[in-house]
Amino acid sequence: FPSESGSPELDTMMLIIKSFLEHLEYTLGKDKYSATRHDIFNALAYAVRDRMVERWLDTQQAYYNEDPKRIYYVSMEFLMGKTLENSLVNLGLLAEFREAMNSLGYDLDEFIEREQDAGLGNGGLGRLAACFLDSMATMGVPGYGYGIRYEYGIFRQNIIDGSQVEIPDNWLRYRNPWEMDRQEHLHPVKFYGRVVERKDTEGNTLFDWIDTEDVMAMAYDTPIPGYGTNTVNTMRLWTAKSTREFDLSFFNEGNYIRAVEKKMLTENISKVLYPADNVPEGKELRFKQEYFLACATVHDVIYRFHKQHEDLRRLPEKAAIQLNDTHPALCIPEMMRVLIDHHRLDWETAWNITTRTFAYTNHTILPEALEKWPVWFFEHILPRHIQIIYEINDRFLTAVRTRFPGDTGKLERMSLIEEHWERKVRMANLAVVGSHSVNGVAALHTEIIKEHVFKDFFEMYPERFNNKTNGITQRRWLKCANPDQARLIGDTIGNGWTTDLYKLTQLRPLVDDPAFMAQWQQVKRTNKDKLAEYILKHNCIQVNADSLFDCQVKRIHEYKRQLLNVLHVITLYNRIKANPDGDFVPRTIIFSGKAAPAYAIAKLIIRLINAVGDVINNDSQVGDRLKVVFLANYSVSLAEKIFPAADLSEQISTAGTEASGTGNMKFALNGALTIGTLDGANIEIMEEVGRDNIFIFGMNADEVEDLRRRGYNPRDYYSRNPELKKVLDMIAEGYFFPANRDLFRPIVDSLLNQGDHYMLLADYASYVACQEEVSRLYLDREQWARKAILNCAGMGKFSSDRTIAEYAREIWDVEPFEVHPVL
Ligand code: DL6
Repeated sequence: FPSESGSPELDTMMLIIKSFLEHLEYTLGKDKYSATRHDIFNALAYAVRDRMVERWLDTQQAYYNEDPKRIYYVSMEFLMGKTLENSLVNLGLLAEFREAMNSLGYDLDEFIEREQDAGLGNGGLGRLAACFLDSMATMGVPGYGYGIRYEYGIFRQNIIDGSQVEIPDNWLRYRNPWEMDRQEHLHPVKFYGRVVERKDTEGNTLFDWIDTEDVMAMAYDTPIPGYGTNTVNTMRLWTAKSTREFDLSFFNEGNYIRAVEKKMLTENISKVLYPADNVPEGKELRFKQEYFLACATVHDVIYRFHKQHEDLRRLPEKAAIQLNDTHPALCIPEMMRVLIDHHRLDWETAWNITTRTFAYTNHTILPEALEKWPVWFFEHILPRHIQIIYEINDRFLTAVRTRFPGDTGKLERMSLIEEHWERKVRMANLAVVGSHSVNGVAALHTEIIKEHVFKDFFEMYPERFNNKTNGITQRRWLKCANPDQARLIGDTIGNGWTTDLYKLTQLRPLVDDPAFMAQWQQVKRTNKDKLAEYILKHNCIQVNADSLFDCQVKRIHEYKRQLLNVLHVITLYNRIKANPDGDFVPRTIIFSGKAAPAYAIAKLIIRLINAVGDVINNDSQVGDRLKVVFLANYSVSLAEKIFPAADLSEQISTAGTEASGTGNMKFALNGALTIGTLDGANIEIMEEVGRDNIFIFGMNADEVEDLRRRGYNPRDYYSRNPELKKVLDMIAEGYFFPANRDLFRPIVDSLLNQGDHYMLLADYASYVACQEEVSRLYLDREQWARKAILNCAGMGKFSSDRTIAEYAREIWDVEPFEVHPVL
């Protein structure tokens, strides 16, 4: 817009103010007397969205005109967190909006904080999808995120009397100003019914899926702005609506209330995110959600393709569909169904198109986490898809037989159908067979899937397998989350790191610069003070900001071994109690994370952490040398407060169980040192920061496997190590919960009597010894800061920009696309 005041800054500010006031008045119907804080937030968000919309339309127009290959990232989860600040940073308008709001008497930070998190995900997998969207937009990859617009995201966690209590996350209550509903983008999704065969005039068999119950998928679009570019991509989330026919037929029956109930039931599909992480929920509703996403997305992809192309054989040139784990793998039979039943392509052609379009990312090695759906679900709910899956399987097993004659074991293992007492479709096998690329998310993980989980498939299709080590977006996880550290880095080496994280290597020589070092330490201290204030406010625990902030924040899961951390905490406690006047390096041990509501032992671990905290925090002999804090309701926003304040990052999963981890990257980027096992991406972090700058302990993945093979007896460790024995006895005997001494017995049982599946006891001694090294180093604050800086400096590889560049080059075959502003 032409300058009116002669000062472009002033013009921008005036425009922002005008836009904000107009939204307050005309969009929300409020004035300064009637506006609530939510209204102010919404008016502000609309004003920000306005600044994105022009670029959004330009981007979509440019995609249409130039017709680059589109990338579809299909995921049941997008853990976006808050949007306001990130959008302002990406648009380069943070200072302008701050000033504009200031001039109206508002503090922008209040509204940044007030925004509700969009918590449409459980953990790593969903947050990775969100980081990828940011990177695709920033790097000019013509990308779309496709998911479900859950009305309720991940539950809010309250801690009441030490226990997790789940509260529904009604995140849309005050509206979501970032999304736009697209009433015109409606796709029917069929369920149930039956398949009838008939012949066409040429004698070909056709399949009609009839007598179905249909639900409409309606699109909501959210703009995804790139950082410092004109590209604004789209995240399209589907919501379930009942069909008009449905409404008519049911309402005509005359039973109004019954009709309304039925309508609500069909719309339940997009109601709630399933809150289990790394374990599938075998529920019919979840199955329907997965198909709902798959069906709506495949139709949309084809619809967009058909706007510019006729011949579906060109689809793989114009579209790549990345499956975020197997949750959207029903896209594969759905694509086959559409190509064959709707577009009348022959099987071979349809299969060729499908396999060249799809790629699959595996995110877990835990065998119990691999999805399998009962065949009867398919027969009942998706009868046409099970026919297609059988046909895929028949052809595939024929190929296996030809390649490995006589190997019946292979046939059994590779079949898409598990033939036990309840027949099931193995979704991972379907995803591997139906894709041209299968990737793991860290080097070790990829090796494990090649050698174990998908060994037979790797032998058959070695060229399909590849690794894409995860990454995180530095815009959110450093620039927004830790503005002081970001500024210090920017003032010292410039701001190139925001789009090229390898630039952080320039920090390495600064470890010898006392002035930089002092500033670095000051930044960390300020961040720790802020977190200490948060802890005081929310947990009523006064922590010493000078103590070592030792953090383990992630989902609560046995394989992640929060319990091992607790064993160490109790060990420290016992040492202090045994030597009350001794010198101890003060520690504040911070836990945060949600447990799946049905995961009893994980919930009991939360209970134990809080019980141990109660005893230790109230023991005057301990004082502020040891505090244990459980921060409730771990979320993207809370993570943004914890990472910048951390000294030590706990990444202590049993080697060979954590596919990658991404919290490990966020901590190191924010200048925390890692204590970890040789698991997931920890190994690559060690390679990047140097073995001297990370604390590694415990068995590696081969040793874990070897010990399992030889026979692991946790009791050997228990009886040989008196400190460990004492800790376990205290838990078992109710030391931390005298009111119910048996409360925590199941935890000790899981270790001593049920095999200690994740081998905590085997790694205990090495962990405790390693923690002693940590404490020793912490005494030398300069050495500690040196290593912290070197950690940050080594994080270049872990930008999701690098990860996306690799997907783009090696899987999607897509070039960056520059969007020019339309004048
Ligand atoms: O790849 C993202 C993230 C990894 O960093 C974690 O290591 C892994 O546990 C997580 N996997 C899941 C699996 N859920 N399912 N299925 O969340 O993915």
